[in-house]
Amino acid sequence: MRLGLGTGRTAEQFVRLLGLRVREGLQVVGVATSERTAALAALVGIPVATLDDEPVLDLAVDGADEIDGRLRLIKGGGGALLREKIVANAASRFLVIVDDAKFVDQLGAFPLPVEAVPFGLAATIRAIEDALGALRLEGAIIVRQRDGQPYVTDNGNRILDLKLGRIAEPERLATALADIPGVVEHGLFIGMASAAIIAGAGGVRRLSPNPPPS
Ligand code: A5P
Repeated sequence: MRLGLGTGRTAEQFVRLLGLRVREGLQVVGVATSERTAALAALVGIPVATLDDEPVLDLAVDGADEIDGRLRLIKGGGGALLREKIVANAASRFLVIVDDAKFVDQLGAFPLPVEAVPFGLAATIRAIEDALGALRLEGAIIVRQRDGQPYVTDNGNRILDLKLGRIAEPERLATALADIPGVVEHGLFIGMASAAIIAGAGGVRRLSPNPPPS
């Protein structure tokens, strides 16, 4: 299989376990969603290709920061949302693996990451504020920092974290953010996940778009 490999603590567990299977003889090629994951995949013995080498993937597996009952996600807590969305979009199936603390009734308690180009960042922030106002959403927009400096993504961009608290209409917000020049991508993944595996103290359950009648 041609596999998209996610980013974050949960996805790293998947990559390590996949590495075990590869060392037992499983044949896969992995396309990583971050430099961090590419390094880990190579370390555990998974053959790594670029998305240019393998532009069509069979399956992408990744974590999420929040997920609701309609398989809508917030991603990007690890700063890799742009490559994660490109890779998930290139895959025939996109499987999300989370613990049940990530499962929410309404998205938005986790700050929504937005990747923006550094040029004109203040103007982009103002445009996002205007878009939020039009949707009657309120909240701070924080330029993500690391070690006292603006965080820089693998693509040389910045991350803005939108602390909204609740997002009543994720589809409308996704469209509004995507329309803003300077916004490269946002962390709302809507209509992308094929299924989710949700693990909790009570066991593991699978969430599908159309669960079979019980
Ligand atoms: C990386 O940019 C994110 O989208 C991660 O997939 C997400 O933050 C989940 O990460 P954890 O598994 O570390 O919570």
